[in-house]
Amino acid sequence: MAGLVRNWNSFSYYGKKILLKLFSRPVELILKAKGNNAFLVFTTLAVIFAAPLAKAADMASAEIIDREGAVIGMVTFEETPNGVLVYVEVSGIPPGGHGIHLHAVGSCDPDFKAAGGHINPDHAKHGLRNPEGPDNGDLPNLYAASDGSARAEFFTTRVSISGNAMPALLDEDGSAVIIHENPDDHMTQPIGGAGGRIGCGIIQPL
Ligand SMILES: [Cu+2]
Repeated sequence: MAGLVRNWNSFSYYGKKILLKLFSRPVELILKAKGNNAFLVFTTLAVIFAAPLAKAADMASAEIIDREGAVIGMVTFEETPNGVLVYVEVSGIPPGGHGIHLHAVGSCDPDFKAAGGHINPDHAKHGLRNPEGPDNGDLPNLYAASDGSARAEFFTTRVSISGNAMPALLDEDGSAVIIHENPDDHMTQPIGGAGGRIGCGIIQPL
C-alpha cells in the first residue's frame, strides 16, 4: 500500500479512475465486511484517494508544440462555477492575430491533422459571429506581439473539462488546442479563414 501511495501521481487519469473503481465498493459491501478491518482500511484509503482525483478533473493543460515538435508554450484550463477559464502563453509564433480553437481529438500526429475538426457535437456552424454558430471549440483570436510572444486569458461556457451539460475536453478520445497561422474572422466556414495549423497541444488532466 505504501508503494501505491508513493506512486499515486505517476498513474494516468484513467489509471487512477480504474484503481478507484477497484477499491471503491458499494456501501452494502462495506457493511458486509464488518469485522474485516483490512477491507475497511482499504475502503477508507480509497476515499482519501478520491480527493486528488476530483481535483485533477477540475484542471487540465496542453503543452504546445510547433511543426518541428519544439515546445513553444502552454495552455491551462480551469473549471469554474460557470465555465472554463483558458490561459494561453506561447512564444515564437508570427506577430499578429491567430485563430485558436479546441479540436475534437487529443492527438497532434502527424502534422496536427489528427486533432480533427473543432469540438462541435451539435454540428453548428463555425464562428463566434455566426448566427448559426458557434462550434463548442471556437474561441476569440490570440494576438502575438512583435517578438512573437502571446499571452491571453479566455473564458468559454461551451465546453467543460470533465463533462457536465457541455462537451468534455477530457472525453474518451481527448481534445487538442490548435493555433492557426492566420486570424479567425469568426464567420467563414469551416474555420474562419484561419489557415494552416502552426501549433498543437494535447489537453491532459492536471
Ligand atoms: Cu482550429
